[in-house]
Amino acid sequence: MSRATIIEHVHGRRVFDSRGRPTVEAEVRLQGGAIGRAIAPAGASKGSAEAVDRRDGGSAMGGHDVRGAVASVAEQIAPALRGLDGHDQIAVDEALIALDGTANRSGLGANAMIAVSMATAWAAAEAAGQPLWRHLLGERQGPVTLPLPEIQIFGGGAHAARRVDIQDFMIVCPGAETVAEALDWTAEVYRAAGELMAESGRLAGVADEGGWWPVFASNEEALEALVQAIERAGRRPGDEVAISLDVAASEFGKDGSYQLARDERVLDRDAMIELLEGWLDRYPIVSIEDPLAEDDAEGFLRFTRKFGHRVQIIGDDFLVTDAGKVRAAAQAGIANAVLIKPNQRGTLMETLECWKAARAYGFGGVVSARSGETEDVTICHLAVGWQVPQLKVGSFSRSERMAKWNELLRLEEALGDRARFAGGTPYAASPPSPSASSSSA
Ligand code: 2PG
Ligand code: MG
Repeated sequence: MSRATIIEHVHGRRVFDSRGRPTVEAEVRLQGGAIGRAIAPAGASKGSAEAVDRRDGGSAMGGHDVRGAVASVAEQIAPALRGLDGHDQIAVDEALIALDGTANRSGLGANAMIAVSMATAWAAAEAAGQPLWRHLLGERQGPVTLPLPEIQIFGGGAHAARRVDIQDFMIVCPGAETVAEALDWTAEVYRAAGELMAESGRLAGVADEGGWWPVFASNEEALEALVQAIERAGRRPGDEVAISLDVAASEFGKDGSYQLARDERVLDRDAMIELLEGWLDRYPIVSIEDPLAEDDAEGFLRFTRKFGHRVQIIGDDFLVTDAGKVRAAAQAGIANAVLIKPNQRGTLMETLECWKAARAYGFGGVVSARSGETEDVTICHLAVGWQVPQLKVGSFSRSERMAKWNELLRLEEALGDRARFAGGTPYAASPPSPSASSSSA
């Protein structure tokens, strides 16, 4: 180990996220002078099995303050990591996991852990004189895939006071040839959607992730508006610009029963699947996240059997970036893609393990931001550095979102001739292969 990459100091700082809530920023300084910095994001619609943030509780800041987590960086993490090789991400992450000592990361807090884990990666890249994406990519030569952006046009669910039940009404641009073109098309669709809302007297600001506030009489009306916006923007719905949904069904479904408040209906598992089937038939939907609730493996299985050959089925709350859950789901024939959120686990090492497990089973992958975000752009570098073919960041407004899209433009420019855009439909076209061996992960 080179002395230059030995961790000299870890500093925790209390900063604020896009909801105005405190969050943890970490700075890792190496002996050679390199410094890495990263900020923890925060979810609102969370899976019950995801790693938990450490929050102070009480009345100040609505109980969301993170003074305890920031103190854990100074008092526990900094002394434990001092002297470790910052270049050895696994050693650092294993030290964090051991120090935390809990299964759900409630000891140190997943917010403190992920900030430090990501800051370590930035410091190591800085010490190597490379941007993070290149550092993660390693010695690999040849073309580099840039992820297909998945971008929200209308918010919903827990991100829009449950104005509609479905959480994310998004688009992807499989017909675009570059990230820059996909973002141009998205900008036009986003603008067209805003005009449509204004013309029909429904413009009411934006939801948590910057998508238009969903003033709709039904969940399906949002899908109709999305198709109209794509057409108004001069794009062909389907092959040029397609629809992607995050149903986030755990927010309104439990024990196989789904309460769609906006539609004033309570559906059982099969009726919920039928509702989605109707949408898949009527709208150009190519990807659907958490179509059933996290406790409804049976529903997920039935849904995958019926539609896994024609649509991407992503587990978010259902798989919580957990390599073991991904393997189990793949072996059972459930879902065909995973959402990858570093703070759902707490360390980069485990996040990468999850993506490797997914890849070994032919699953698709989407690196994802959280609804509470900041200017931190680490996830863009993870998507490119780990060659994950899709990136989800929320909408096309608000600077915590645009910081990521703009970073992706920079990465595309930096890659030049090596850049390959993951357009088309990078989805797992075939059902997960039961023969994939977990040892290859
Ligand atoms: C999700 C994310 C992002 P949250 O459910 O996929 O949209 O939301 O960060 O609130 O979990
Ligand atoms: Mg989700």
